[in-house]
Amino acid sequence: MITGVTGQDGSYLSEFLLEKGYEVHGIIRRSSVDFRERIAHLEGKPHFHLHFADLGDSMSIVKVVDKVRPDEIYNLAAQSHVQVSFDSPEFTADVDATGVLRVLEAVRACHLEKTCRIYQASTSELYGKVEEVPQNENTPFHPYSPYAVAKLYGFWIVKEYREAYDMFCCSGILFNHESERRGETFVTRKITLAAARIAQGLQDCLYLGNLDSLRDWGYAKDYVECMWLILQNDQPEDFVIATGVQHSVREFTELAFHHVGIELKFEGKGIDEKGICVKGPEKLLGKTLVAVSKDFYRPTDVVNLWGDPTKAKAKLGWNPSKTSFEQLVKLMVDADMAKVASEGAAAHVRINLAEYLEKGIVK
Ligand code: NAP
Ligand code: G4F
Repeated sequence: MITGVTGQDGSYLSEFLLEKGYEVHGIIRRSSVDFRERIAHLEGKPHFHLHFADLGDSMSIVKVVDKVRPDEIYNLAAQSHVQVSFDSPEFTADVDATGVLRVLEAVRACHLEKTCRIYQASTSELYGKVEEVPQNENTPFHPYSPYAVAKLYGFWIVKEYREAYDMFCCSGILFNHESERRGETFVTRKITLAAARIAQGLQDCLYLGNLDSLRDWGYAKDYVECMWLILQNDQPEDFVIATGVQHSVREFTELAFHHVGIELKFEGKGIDEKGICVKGPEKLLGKTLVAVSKDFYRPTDVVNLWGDPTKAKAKLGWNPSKTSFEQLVKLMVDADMAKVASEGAAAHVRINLAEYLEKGIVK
């Protein structure tokens, strides 16, 4: 059973488990539009089933758990955007903190606590205002956003249920992982979409926040394998999942634009920094293609995430170097170049979204 099945990770995990021969039950919540782009190709497959429930509604979770009686639960559902958690802190706490408790209690209510293994989607945001670099399973937590504070509750309640009730429940402390399916307002996808639009003449400029922020970015498809490996381990344990390689938002931007045939030169500091086109199509030469907007600065920002995946390598046999940073950026750019090109007549919808992004309305 997968909560958050419509999300980036839920879609890849579904594919991974179906290939392994699993019967996959995904949880979806009611929406006014039936738009499940990431799992559309799985709907109708005989071993893929969908159920309505909401992490904010205990009874709905109990009913699905009782009906499905799962051997494994992957709790991926969350309000997962850090910036949005400053705008909707209470909703974020309800889903990302209490929601985890609801899943654990549903398993107990259905008397499955001795047979059902539970994976909790924890996060490197727990390290927040980092106290150690790189970060491993023993690094102290210092959450630095409403999202991270809610996820910290999720981490501790999973640990508590493991110790109090002897349940097989574990947290994967996953560092940022991206893909061509990444939500469009996370920084990597925002950059690759903008690079594709700018290269194809559909957008003038990309506005970003903190270009100095450092992340350990991996490929989502590689990371879902680890979620499964964590539940196949002999003991219930928590693991850091990361590549062990760190890059800045500026580096990601430079490389994404490079892949669409544009070389950028960054000039200026802080809010005045600009990425200027120094090589590329004639009409873009000398133009500012990347600028900084304070709309994308956060009240508190996590700026130095760098994971140490030694334990996952040693105990799970997981390979953190399967997809390099360079491969990740390229595959995301290639997918967005094709997407933007194929939109044709629908491109104006994208242009409107780009304008919203530029004006800082959608963060
Ligand atoms: P995502 O694309 O934002 O997907 C989130 C999923 O949660 C969506 O399916 C969403 O459904 C669902 N959801 C949200 N609120 C819900 C509710 N109240 N009830 C039921 N479902 C709800 O996130 P992701 O990138 O795949 O990440 C998966 C999980 O890993 C999240 O818990 C995230 O916090 C965590 N995480 C992600 C990363 C990363 O870098 N991607 C790193 C560490 C941890 P809708 O489609 O209906 O919105
Ligand atoms: O892409 P981001 O929004 O991801 P963030 O905040 O690291 O959160 C993601 O990864 C976490 C794991 O560490 C997950 F738990 C979480 O669910 C989510 O998947 O921002 C990355 C960095 C930040 O420092 C942000 O300030 O990029 C910086 N940034 C700079 N300009 C921007 C922008 N972020 C966004 N979203 N948009 C910008 O324009």
